[in-house]
Parts: sequence; C-alpha cells; structure tokens
Amino acid sequence: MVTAYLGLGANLGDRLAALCGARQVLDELSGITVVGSSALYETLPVGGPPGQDAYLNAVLEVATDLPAEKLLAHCLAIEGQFGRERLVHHGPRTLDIDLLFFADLVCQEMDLTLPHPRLHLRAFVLIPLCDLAPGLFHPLLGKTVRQLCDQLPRDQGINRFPRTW
Ligand code: PH2
Ligand code: MG
Ligand code: MG
Repeated sequence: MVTAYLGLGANLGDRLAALCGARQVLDELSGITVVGSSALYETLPVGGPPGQDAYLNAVLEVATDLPAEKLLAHCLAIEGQFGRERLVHHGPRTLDIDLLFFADLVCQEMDLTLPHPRLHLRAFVLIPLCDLAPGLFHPLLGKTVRQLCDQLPRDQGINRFPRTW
C-alpha cells in the first residue's frame, strides 16, 4: 500500500457535485481508498483564457495498491465520466484530477511526471495539501509542503469555501 495525493479542481457546472462525486467514485474503485480530504477552497483561475469562473479546489489523500500509471488512468477516466472536455489549454473544466505525489516516487515519463511538476508554484494545490500533509517532503525540492506553502507570494485569491463535504 502506498499513500498518494490527488488535486481536484472544477470551474464549470456543479463544482461541488463534481468534487463529491469524484471522491465517491475513487473510493469505490478496487485498490483505492480515500483516507483524507482537505477543506474546500474557492480559487481564482490561474492561466487559461480570460473571464473564467472561479474554481473549487481540494486535495484527497488515498491509499492504493495500484501502480501510479493505473491510478492516473482511473483519474482521467473519472474526469471523462464527469463530462470533461479538452478544448482549450487550461480552459474551464467540469473536473480535473491531478496526481500530485505517489509515495516518494520521482519519475519523468511522457504521460506522468512525479511529483507534479507545477505543484510547488500553485497555491490552489499547496494550501489544501497543507491541510492534510504539511510535513510531506518534496523529494526533488528538499522542502516540506509547509515550507513550499510559506514561500508562496501572498494573496493569491484562495478562500475557504464555507461548506463541509
Ligand atoms: N487548474 C489549472 C489551471 N488553473 N486555477 C485554479 N485556481 N485551480 C485549478 O485547479 C487550476 C487553475 C490546470 O489544471
Ligand atoms: Mg490541473
Ligand atoms: Mg489535469
């Protein structure tokens, strides 16, 4: 069994239903158990076309006995189940599920880079991740999630969303 962290985001359609539904589908898959959920955050879109709606973001901790590639394949399939269409780079999406960390695995394959190559730049990932795993060590940057979070520029438009899930 290994522990992995997944970043969830949505800014199109019923965002909360997509995040809750994705968590349930993941937990029901054989070989994946959801063991932790961050708070929900409403976040300003980073990149992509102008005029997008705010995202709802969260991070899940899962325990899995699947290989990283299989876990990623499930994440992409669930995005499809929730109506994800890939039209514009960083465009609005009904559901995005990114594999952030898979144990302390470091890999750079065509379809999978671990840890996620941009996670240390993204407040919408680091702040929810910090809810679950502040002491998690980034094997390439040599810093904990808390340290990475503390070095982000202030005020990136990340607000706690006033709902439990
Ligand atoms: N995801 C992106 C691009 N920009 N911005 C926010 N706030 N939240 C996201 O999840 C997000 C984004 C690409 O996956
Ligand atoms: Mg993403
Ligand atoms: Mg993605």
